[in-house]
Amino acid sequence: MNELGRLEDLPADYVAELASHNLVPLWPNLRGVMPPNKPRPQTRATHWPYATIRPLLMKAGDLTPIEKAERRVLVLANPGHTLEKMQASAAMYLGMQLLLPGEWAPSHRHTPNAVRMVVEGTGAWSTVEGEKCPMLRGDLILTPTGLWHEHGHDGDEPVIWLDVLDLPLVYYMETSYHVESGRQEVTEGHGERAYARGGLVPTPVFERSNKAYPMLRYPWADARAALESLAADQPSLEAVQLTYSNPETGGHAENILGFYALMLRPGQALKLPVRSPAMVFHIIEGGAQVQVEDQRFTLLEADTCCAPGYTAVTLTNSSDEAPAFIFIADETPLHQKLGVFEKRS
Ligand code: GTQ
Repeated sequence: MNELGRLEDLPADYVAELASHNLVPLWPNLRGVMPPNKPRPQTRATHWPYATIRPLLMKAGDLTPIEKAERRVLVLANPGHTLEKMQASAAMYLGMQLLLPGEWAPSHRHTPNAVRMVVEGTGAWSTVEGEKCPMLRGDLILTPTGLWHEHGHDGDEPVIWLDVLDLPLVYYMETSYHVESGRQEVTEGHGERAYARGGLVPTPVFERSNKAYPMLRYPWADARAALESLAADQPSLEAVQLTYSNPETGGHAENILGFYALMLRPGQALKLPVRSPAMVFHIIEGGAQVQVEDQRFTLLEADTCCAPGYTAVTLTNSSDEAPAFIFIADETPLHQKLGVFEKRS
């Protein structure tokens, strides 16, 4: 490959004159924006132990009333992107949110898509476009782009959940904004009941609902039972994994990020294929070692970590006796839609 000319090789007054006309020479920057063979991700493999986050989040509960926070969230920021950017990867944002008993996080809607993975506590709920979704540990609740959502809490213990948004991407595109409103009116109907059986979908004879997001809550009890049943049915299946999907289209539950539930059998080590999207791992139950190339993290229950795209990742169940259950978020739908999705091994 040719060595390309550097900026220092050019006369300074020429470079200055270019800049004064809003012009930049490409060749000194070409390898930076298109490195050979493989991107150079800014995303660094990073581990956020829950034991570190929890006390700091509870302290935020003491320091900042909900009225002053609107959303009381500590952002899991990837140091490779600089912390101010508040991103876990190029397209993924992660936040750990605390709601205390009696608190209310007011209704709003925004352009970024979000999901919540409930980490601890009972009694909280999210009302999404009129559908009141109870928040139980391990539940996945969607708040897709443009849908009204508010969070409330009728229980008596703190509730904490993990927010996953495509905010960095939507912000980068200069399309990120939010709109406020008063309390929503709760309507009838629960997607997780209407779509309670795989392969069987409600078939309106008279009218189609035509909802872009027919199912908003994916109860953990159902996802866990489906994983157990899949593992029992197919003892030689290597990756016991489910995709959170739209039950009407069979496609991903949301447009930009993909969400999955993975079960590691007792003692199992699972080598994932090297693919272009970055990934986030969050332990719902059990524990696992996450090896990202030469870095190794030991994840306990409720811990979260991320891995950049184009890297080799191996997940190993820490227990020889019990399965481990992992929630995964990645950038697959985005890469597929853009035509940049790659699998290298
Ligand atoms: O709960 O609506 O972590 O709007 C960031 C932005 C959570 C939310 C976040 C949000 C929310």
